[in-house]
Amino acid sequence: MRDSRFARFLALLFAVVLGAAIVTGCGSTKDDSEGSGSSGGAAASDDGASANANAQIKKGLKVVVMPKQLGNPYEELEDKGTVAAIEETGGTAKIQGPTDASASSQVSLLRSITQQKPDAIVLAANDPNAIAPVLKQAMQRGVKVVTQDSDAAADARQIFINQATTQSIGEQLAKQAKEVGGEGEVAVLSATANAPNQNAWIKIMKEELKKPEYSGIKLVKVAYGDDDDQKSFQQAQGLLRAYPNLKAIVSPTTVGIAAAARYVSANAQYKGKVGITGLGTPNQMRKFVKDGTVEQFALWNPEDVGYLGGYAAAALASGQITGKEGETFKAGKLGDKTIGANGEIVLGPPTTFTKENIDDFDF
Ligand code: RAM
Repeated sequence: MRDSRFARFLALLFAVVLGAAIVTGCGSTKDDSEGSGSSGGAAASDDGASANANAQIKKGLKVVVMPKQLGNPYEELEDKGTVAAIEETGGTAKIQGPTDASASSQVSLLRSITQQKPDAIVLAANDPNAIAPVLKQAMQRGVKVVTQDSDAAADARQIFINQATTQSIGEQLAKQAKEVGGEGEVAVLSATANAPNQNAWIKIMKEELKKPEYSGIKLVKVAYGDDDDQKSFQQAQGLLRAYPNLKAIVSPTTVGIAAAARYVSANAQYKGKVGITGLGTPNQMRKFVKDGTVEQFALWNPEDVGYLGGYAAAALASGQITGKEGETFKAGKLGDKTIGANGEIVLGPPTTFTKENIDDFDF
């Protein structure tokens, strides 16, 4: 009798705990169909704490910098910028990242980093939701969290450094599709299926393509190369085989566009006939612009994105700012910066690269 009441009590307790876990959305890795992840509510500014704009930047800050994955030339440039900014402020920065662009690898790394309790973590997120619980834990322990390049859920970080507005990047991708491919079928070659930044841009691009000026364009497929060079190369090949009338591949990832350009450049049946465009680094794309495979692509300066992220982390960890809209801080050579809505700071518009200007850039 006693035992059965105890068993019922245990069953009830189990149900309550399970229910709470479901409500808090434990381990959700669903696609970020809502956009950059910054749309889901206010940024996690330090409620209660007030910013002291006159506070000095603390010396000796310890900051962990986490890319989407190690070995991606774009992410390396970005992290170089973050390390430079932290060192300028008299702190030390350590780069720690996964070897693949998956959220689960970031989560396990973030767990152990949180135990070490650095002053701040500056990261590019591989999934807006899956890494949110561990980032919230870090913030509860007093670690400041800045996302850059690719955002986490807005309540799981204090500040997001966005390279350009999500809207402007999405619009640019649609425009590129038309300028490079003309009328007809286009495909997107993206990074991972959960990548917060690419998903947000593609969402805007799809909305743009509904406009009358794009009525001649049909988006036939969004493929994912996982920001892995070989997989992206194979996906480009697969797209061209599956859609023989394809006019353009738009790749909003530096890994994808370089792999697609390499494939097309080596195949006479496609070279000069299928346009390759999107977001790339000038140094990786130069040879494909010169050999006529690529007419135009775009990007911002990745090092500046990272540099701004580093200064934002130092200002947060020093109490100069808390992440609230309207707060300002000094970002070294980039000058004064103001935090916008949802804790977002936008760096500036992207540059379009063509054969006319590509040699003016070296990154
Ligand atoms: C890849 C990454 C990065 C993105 C660039 C454009 O390097 O996916 O997050 O911003 O492309």
